[in-house]
Amino acid sequence: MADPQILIEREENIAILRLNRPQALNAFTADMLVQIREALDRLGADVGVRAILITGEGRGFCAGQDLSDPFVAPNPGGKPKDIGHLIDHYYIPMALSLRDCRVPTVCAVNGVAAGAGMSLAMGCDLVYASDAAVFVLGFNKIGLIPDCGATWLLPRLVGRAKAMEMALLGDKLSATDAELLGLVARTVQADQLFGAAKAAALRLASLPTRALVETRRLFDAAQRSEFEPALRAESRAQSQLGFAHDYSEGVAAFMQKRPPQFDDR
Ligand code: T3D
Repeated sequence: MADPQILIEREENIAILRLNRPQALNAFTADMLVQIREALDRLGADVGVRAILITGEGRGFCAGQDLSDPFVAPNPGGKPKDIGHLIDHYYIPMALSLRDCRVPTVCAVNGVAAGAGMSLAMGCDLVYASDAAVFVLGFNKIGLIPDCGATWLLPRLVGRAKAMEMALLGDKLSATDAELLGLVARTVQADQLFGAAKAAALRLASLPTRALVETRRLFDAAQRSEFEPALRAESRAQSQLGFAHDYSEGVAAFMQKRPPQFDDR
């Protein structure tokens, strides 16, 4: 039987999702995109899971679309395929499941993140990179535009000038430069990456999940909003969260000088 294209483990109250095609630097197949989306939806709905950590097996994180996948490889005779179908039915659902995930997500970028693999990393809430990681869009080299959310995410993270340089010239960015530019939150020595990312996921898992997920949603919504609508959106979210148990628990724990036990999902 073929190796599973993703691996899922549970540790305490976090789930670890590993991209598992190391022979192709974990390049995405259509099947794999479905498996990732289904895993994000299933784990996000599981009340026992309070954070998801995504990483890659082997020396790469993810080389983007597998260019030999029958979904994209030209038909015999060179007749091209409609890759818009792949984007609409596989990439967009996966990108939305990630961005709307009901728990915080952490990405441990253990090696090269290319094409849509870079988009996957950028779509996570916390991105930690190994000092051996490199980031490259690479779409320009195959005549495509950055996708899977990269046109939205990258300029917001690093600014238009650097995003344009990365997209048009397609040069590789080191993890150190990625941290300086704000593409990743932290660069960690390769042998300490998984431990650091897991510790971050466990910390997130101990915090009030709904408030964290609302924070992500409001940060994203505020990008498209004027100042006053952003203030009003904050007020509506705060009002909802104020009715939740995690708020009473957080305040009670503060007053009683004890650690809080958050359990809303
Ligand atoms: O149709 C569509 O494409 C629509 C979808 C768009 C979404 C996208 O993500 S498009 C972007 C697709 N990705 C790329 O263009 C990246 C292609 N890969 C590379 O440029 C390089 O492999 C890397 C910069 C990522 C890493 O370089 P390096 O030197 O560290 O490794 P390598 O030797 O090139 O690759 C190692 C193996 O992985 C190699 O296989 P082999 O020779 O050992 O059997 C290579 O063929 C394989 N591999 C790497 N990337 C892909 C791949 N196989 C299939 N698809 C890949 N994307």
